[in-house]
Amino acid sequence: MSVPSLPADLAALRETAIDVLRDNDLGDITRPSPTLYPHQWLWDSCFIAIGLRRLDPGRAAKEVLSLLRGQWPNGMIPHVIFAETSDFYHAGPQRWRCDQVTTTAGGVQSTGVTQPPMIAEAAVRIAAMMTPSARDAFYRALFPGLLRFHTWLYLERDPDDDGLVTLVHSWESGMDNTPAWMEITRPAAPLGVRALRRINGGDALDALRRDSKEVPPDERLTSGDLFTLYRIVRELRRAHYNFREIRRSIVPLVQDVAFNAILIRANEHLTAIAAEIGQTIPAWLWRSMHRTREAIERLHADGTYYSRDFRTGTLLRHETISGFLPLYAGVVPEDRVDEMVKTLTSPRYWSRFGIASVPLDDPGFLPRCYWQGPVWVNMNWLIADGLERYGRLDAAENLRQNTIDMIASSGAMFEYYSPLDGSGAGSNRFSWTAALLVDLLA
Ligand code: 9WN
Repeated sequence: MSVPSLPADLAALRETAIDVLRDNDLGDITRPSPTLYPHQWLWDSCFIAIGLRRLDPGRAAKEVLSLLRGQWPNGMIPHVIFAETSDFYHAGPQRWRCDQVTTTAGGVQSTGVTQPPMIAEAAVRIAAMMTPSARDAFYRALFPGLLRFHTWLYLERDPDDDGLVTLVHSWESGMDNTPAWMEITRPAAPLGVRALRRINGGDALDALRRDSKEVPPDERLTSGDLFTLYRIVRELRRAHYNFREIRRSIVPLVQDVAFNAILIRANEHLTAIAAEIGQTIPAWLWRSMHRTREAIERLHADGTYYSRDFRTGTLLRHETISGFLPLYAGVVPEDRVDEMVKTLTSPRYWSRFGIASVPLDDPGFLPRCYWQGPVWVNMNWLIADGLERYGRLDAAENLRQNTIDMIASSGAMFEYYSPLDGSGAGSNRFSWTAALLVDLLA
């Protein structure tokens, strides 16, 4: 499907995006990038499907349905489903060894943690492009697994009926080195003592990492932080990926604000899907889902929202882009919205490229370092949606246009961009950038 009204330069950019998606297509899944991420990631596939629906709704539906192949018997949908094609990814199956604790619906290998529950959002967006009968079939194929996933999130990750779902690794948040997470992770699980004894200094540690062969190391996590994240995977493995056991370990536990905001929106969509195909949501789950809407209020302080340490109940008062996701969830009281939008559109966060993942005046801000400052296209997309939801139509439109312009001036589908000059970093053939561009241009 082409977009006839596009000027020639944007039509060419759209073709570049489609080419990236085609190149990263592995059948009914799409890898995030050919060089860095050769497998299927949960939230990547959802953002990818949101773009693919503009090209081929049937293929987009397959992208989402294929996530169910990784579903665990307990309902979890893992953050990575490993494709068999490659083993160069730095946190591959041998790090997780999940086949020792469980099976998956499709007999595929997976990680033992999840990622932001964007599936329901992708599903309703795809369904909007389908004929009534295709839509009905798609919803019926997806709903049972999706319901089991949301059920797992509450049963396993909100065991105290607190209303907020708890994460066990920063990879579950999708924002690996976002400062709030790293601050709680470093002291709780410092790099393994044995490893420190064995390795003499940072250079040796750098030499051991496999994630930064394709990108400059200073645009990624420090080696110390990366090995600390591996250490947590080891702890999770030892706890059999079971929250009751994880709770007794040293693993930091976080009620992540962005994840819970995305869950609130996903719950709404799940409820709408159920109603459309005449299915019901169990009453206890419906109550839990409703409780999340109220509980997120406990994450509010000083005009923004923070993640919270599950073990101590204290807010992790480090401002990041995650604090704006409650706009996307639609849970911000109207009398607070102006102040939040003012902060969002101030130069601390906002530039003609979009929204910085960490405010520019943060001492830890690094413009090209992963989730520690760069602009991410998926965040721009989510927050533009939130602004629109609150009727801030000019800001939403500006954000979308800035995103398109940023990608256009870089000339490639970069993984993330500097908020200072719009230069691209990470992979330059990154699928969700390509897919969301296609969506924004539609
Ligand atoms: C770990 C795939 C994923 C994204 C995450 C991004 C990065 C992985 C990594 O890549 O994380 O899951 O190896 O660093 O942070 O958001 O889903 O694109």
